[in-house]
Amino acid sequence: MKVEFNETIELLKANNQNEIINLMSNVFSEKENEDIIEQIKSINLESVKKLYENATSIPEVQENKIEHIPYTDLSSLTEEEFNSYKSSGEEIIKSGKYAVITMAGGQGTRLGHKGPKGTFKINTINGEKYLFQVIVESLQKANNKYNVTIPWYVMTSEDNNDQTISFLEENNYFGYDKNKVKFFKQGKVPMVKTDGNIVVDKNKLIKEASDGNGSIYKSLKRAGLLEQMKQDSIEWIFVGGVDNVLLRIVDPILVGVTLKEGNLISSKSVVKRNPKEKVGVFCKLNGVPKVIEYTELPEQMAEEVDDNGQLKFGEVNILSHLFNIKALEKLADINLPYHTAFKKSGYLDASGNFVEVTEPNSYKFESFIFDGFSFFDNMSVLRVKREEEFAPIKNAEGNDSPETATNLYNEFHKKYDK
Ligand code: UD2
Repeated sequence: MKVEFNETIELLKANNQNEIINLMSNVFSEKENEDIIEQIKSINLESVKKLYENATSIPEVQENKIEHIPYTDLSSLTEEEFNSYKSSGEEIIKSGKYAVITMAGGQGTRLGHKGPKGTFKINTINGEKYLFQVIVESLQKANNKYNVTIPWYVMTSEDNNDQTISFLEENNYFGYDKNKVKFFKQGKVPMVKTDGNIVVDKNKLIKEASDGNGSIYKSLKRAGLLEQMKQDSIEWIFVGGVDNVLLRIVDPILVGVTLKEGNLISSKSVVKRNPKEKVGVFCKLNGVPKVIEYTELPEQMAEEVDDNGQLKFGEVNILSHLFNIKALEKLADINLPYHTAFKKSGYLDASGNFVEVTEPNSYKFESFIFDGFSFFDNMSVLRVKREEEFAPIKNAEGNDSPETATNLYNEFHKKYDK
């Protein structure tokens, strides 16, 4: 133990972690030191130091390198185009080459819901529905239509994995074949205070937060699920969020458009509501596909309009992505950039007392799934109608709230569930 202790102290010194050194040397018991030493073995302190050093660097988004991204507008397809995309897409689904991944590792802080967001319930015209239940019902509808059982993969986080699995177990997967449901955990990254010290939580361990939905590629591979998909001859994988109650997770048109355009990745867009809408927007940066997140789109660019008075950066990413298995394999070996969020995090002070904070004081590092798009020369973008496919639940009230999402859900199902 003494050797391991000294080695860990040396490692911490080399990475300017004096607060942890102090706690381990003057506050923690032997057992507590054993636990944090064990945890530090799984953390790359060097890369955390680099993340901290870049934490405050503003991502380079210079307007002159940005161009419009071509998209297909679903509502402008001819009947012939629509039918041809539909049949080629249905061919993939019917032949069991299609799978669905739900990214469900987010915390849903803005919603204020305790527990995994998929366990949040809305009250619809078709009765009470958990968000996971809405997803399963879409899958079941497709299974019945195409006479398949679409494999469903759910990405969870360290924090919500057990609760997610037990929730679906308790609800008997809402009738889904549990053998066709696989869970996999995303990665995590330590949080770092503005002074560069890694946050030590009240449990006397380093505080590690989810590393963003961009973690999906490496996490899929690490869980052995890419291999399994290949063995199961899966070729196209839809990836969506957990919080959009109108998400069309089995859409042959999206598959058909992607096949026709010869791309390995595609995604859906809707028209941006207003310059301040908190969504990512599609464009081309240095000639490759790019989504600029709302947290990084300069205000003046968000306000820009084109000659027709439309928002120049108004093609909204609605978290409805499609990947060929080759694209997922390629991205699993790529280190995506990290984005920094400035968050509140309590921490242990020098004497080992837990300090609550009321203002943001720490950096959280996340990679974004759509940063993977920039590793392809092209992608297909299919513009769809907001009222038909985009009803996110992000906030407890106001825009993108349970109320707005439920109304959109009800309007849609009243109109189409004949
Ligand atoms: C997401 C998109 C944004 C826009 C908006 C539309 C990203 C990075 N941003 O912003 O461009 O399309 O949605 O609704 O996709 N998640 C994980 N693990 C994590 C973090 C998130 O699985 O570590 C999941 C989360 O459960 C959700 C999805 O990713 O299903 C989006 O996460 P979010 O709600 O935090 O992203 P948001 O709304 O800031």
